[in-house]
Amino acid sequence: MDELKQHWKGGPVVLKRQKSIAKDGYTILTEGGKSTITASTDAGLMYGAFHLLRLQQMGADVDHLNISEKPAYDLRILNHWDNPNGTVERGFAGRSIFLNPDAQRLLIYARANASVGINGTVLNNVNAKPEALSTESLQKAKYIADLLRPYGIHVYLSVNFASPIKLGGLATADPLDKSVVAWWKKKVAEIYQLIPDFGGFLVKANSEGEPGPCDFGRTHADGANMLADVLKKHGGIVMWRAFVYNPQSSDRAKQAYEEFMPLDGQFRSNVIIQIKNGPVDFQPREPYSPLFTSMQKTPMMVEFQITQEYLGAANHLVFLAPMWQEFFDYVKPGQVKAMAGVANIGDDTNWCGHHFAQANWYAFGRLAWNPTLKSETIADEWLRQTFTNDNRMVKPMTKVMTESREAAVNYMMPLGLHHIFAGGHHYGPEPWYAPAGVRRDWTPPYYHRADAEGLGFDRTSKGTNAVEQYPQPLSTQLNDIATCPEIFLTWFHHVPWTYKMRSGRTFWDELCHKYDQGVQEARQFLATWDAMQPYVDKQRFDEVQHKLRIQARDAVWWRDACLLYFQTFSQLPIPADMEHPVHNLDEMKKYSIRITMYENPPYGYTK
Ligand code: GCV
Repeated sequence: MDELKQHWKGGPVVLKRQKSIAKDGYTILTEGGKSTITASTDAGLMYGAFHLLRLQQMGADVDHLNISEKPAYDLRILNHWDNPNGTVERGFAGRSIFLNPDAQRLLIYARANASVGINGTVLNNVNAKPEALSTESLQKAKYIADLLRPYGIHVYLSVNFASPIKLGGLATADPLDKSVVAWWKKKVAEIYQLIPDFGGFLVKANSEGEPGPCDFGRTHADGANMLADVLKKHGGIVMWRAFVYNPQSSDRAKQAYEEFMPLDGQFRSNVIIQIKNGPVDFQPREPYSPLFTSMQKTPMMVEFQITQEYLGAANHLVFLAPMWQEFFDYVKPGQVKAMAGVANIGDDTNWCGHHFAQANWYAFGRLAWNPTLKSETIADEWLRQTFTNDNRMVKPMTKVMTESREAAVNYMMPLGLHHIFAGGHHYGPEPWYAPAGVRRDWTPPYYHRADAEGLGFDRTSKGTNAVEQYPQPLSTQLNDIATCPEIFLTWFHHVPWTYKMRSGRTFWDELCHKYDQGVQEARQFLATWDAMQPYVDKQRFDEVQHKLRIQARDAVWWRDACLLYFQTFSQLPIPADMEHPVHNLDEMKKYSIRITMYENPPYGYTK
């Protein structure tokens, strides 16, 4: 009612309850100037109200509505990677909004989330400190939960599996140890005392140095089930991440599957396995994680990354809806039970560091509600509500947004390339980075495998056989270089430099053209934006222009670094019909931007 009273400019609106309507769903019927929103819950009525407001803001016809909506997933949740000291891992929009929670700002946060249907939030980093469960932290979580509750948002916490040792002073965190279970029971009771509608735990265990049940000779199922049993009577859930890999394995892309498939069917009903969309790590393009089509007896949720860890941080305009849609081209929406998104939110005035990065927060919420929505539709909605209803801006910028992800893939890692990022950060390229002593699976050559013959990771039956983890006929299709989609070529094959592509070009020439195409696209985005000046306020125009200039320059850096480096293996000329690199490889190798994982380089690769 508050939202409508303050923002609705149309005729009267009646809010009505009706038990038969699905949880969070609603209908809107407008007749004779009067709209009726019907839902079974408060949240449903609120989502209906936000729907009306969205249509109003988009200048849509609101006089003849006959709408019936319900979300695809019950759980539509953000994962904040916020640390207790206020830093945000892979966050590029300032510091944590939860450090010194500000009621006004959290109200806006709650409304923004609710307006796109997000109904859960994990307040802290999956690399969780044991202190996340200290009484002081829980008091803070309660304060935040109280602020978010009116907007239908439940609070969750990431937990450190060794908390009973580090926080509780026990000798072990073995999930089968009685004193450990008793510790968790007490802690969970304390949480529910403070936050009666607490959602549950998110756990990163035995991954990248985090503790877990395997440290005590137990399985992921033992660990997850213990926590699930403790949470069950309070109605809580466990989101247990499948992001695991170790340096001993022959192929990082196979490991989550190898570790979790044998456990299929062993998890309690209030455990959901949270799986990143791809088998490696939020790359600009990955095939889907094969767990999604193989686990049959375990509820799964997909984890997308809204923050642009691998996509130009808060400098590049990359609209992610097309990437998430691509996932759903392979994995039917019904195969997953929920959607999580790693938030790109910080205390920057514009929330996400780049004005257009807000569109990714928006798109995540809309797709978690309805994964079949088209990217164009989401971009169009967002532009109209954020800037203007003037088609002279909406149309060209919808085009920019929907093309932006493919452009980023082109100038960063086309044709299946992945993880060729710099050593110290994930902003730019360093395909040559491989210092002695660094884990091989943390260096680009592990992934690109460039040599005199070609480029790419052989994951076919003659290589690591990762293709086998995919169902037929996809597995066979991926295994054969002639039928493997070219967008995944070097992901699955070591491709000879002179291999004939469908375009008729050699693989080397195609690679060069793809990189250059990305550069030209990034420049075109800037040119399109330059023409938007009449439709945008000066501040936002200038700020976006500044970022698009960085993006266009960074794209050149990516192209030049990658092509000049790969050329040292291919020994082939850059094709005559494209723009040639402007940088010098030796100089590029000497230069690096010094940033941590909590920062956005303010000028990109500009020296
Ligand atoms: C939170 C990648 C990121 C890490 C992140 C990890 C994860 O490795 O680089 O910053 O840690 O994924 O998802 O757990």
